[in-house]
Amino acid sequence: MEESKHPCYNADAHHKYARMHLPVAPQCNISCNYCNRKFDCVNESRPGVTSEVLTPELASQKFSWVKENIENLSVVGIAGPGDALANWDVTKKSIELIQAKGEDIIFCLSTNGLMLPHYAAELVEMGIKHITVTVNCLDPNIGARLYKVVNYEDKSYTGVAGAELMIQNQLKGIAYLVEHGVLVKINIVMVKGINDHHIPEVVKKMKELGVFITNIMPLIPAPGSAFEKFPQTSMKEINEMRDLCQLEMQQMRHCKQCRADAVGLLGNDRSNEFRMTKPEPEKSVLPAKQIGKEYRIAVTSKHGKLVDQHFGHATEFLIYQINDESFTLVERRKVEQYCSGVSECDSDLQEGRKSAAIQAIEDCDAVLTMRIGYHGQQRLLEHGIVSVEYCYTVEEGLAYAVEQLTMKKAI
Ligand code: CLF
Ligand code: SF4
Repeated sequence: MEESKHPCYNADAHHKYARMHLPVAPQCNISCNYCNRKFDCVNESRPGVTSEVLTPELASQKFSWVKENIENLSVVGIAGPGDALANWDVTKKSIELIQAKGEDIIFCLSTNGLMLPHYAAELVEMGIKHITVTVNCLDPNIGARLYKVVNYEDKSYTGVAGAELMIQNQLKGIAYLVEHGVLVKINIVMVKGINDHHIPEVVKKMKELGVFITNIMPLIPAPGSAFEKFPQTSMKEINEMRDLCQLEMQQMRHCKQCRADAVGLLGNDRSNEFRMTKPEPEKSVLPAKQIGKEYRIAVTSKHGKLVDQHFGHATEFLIYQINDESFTLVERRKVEQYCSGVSECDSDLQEGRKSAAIQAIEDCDAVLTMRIGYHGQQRLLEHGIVSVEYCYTVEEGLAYAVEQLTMKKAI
């Protein structure tokens, strides 16, 4: 059974088997109210630094590079940074180039589902057996509050008409895929006050359609999106909803909302080690002397070279002093890791450690980290600390953070 080696479809496999995403799909054909297109597709990822975008040829080269170095790589997925099917030509070509290598690998793809009626048959013919569709609602009145614009066959639809079209195409596409033996996973973004009460109905319908598993995910409001001021759905609320829906069908509980260029085990992103392109120099390598400001920045890093650690996983902060001339590592501050998994999420223990971590860097202007949750960002902001998410070297991340701080001061 292929799904036994798929880390997302099988919770038991996610500590053992790795996946890689090919970030070949930058465009999207809809506009979700929780999305800011500067970031990866929020239907699969959490808002953060946008992934690199690759051509099919580069994606194929990257696959070989990763395959050689990660022996338990079992899945190649296409999950943005926009929508896989809104970029069908490059998505298809990328898969074909890798299929031609004849490796033992599972292909996987994630989509908003709008174009499924057009491409489902081809996907089946290509032998794709794992497809994720994000279905947030069945009711167009709810959809009208989630989708700003739906672009379909050279026309733009808004409001109920756009949502109706989305839902109709999603349901048609899912039914076709299931009938043709594809294991369909459904992502549902839970937005409090909009679709939360409706999720059990969505899950029930998905069960009727024969989907394999549903994955209820928290809304993490992307800065700059229409929902930017919406509260992030807490993991407690998500888990309660999953418990309720588990009575209906199997629920995914180990999703990491990973990047469109994620590489490695779900819990250990190694995308930093496998970059085909460097971040734009003008964005990331800004000599400090041009900035003319002094800052203190706390960095989370596993070995001090890369910004490759989540804020909640940090056991120490590297404290950098930035002045007109240079970045200087002035101190290392030990803290207790406050996030070690969902079981401790929202617990008093976690809260105490989180407060201690924030206190430890209270004198800093910013924290430079690979990932940080919405609540963590808000808590830091209360102390005047800006969160900067980044995914490359510490040095370039510091330059990027300084640029962000300078921009904020200028606003
Ligand atoms: Fe990627 Fe998605 Fe395939 Fe997995 S991710 S396209 S099904 S190979 Fe997995 Fe990442 Fe959660 Fe997605 S943990 S965001 S569910
Ligand atoms: Fe953004 Fe929605 Fe498109 Fe994903 S599907 S990229 S969340 S607009």
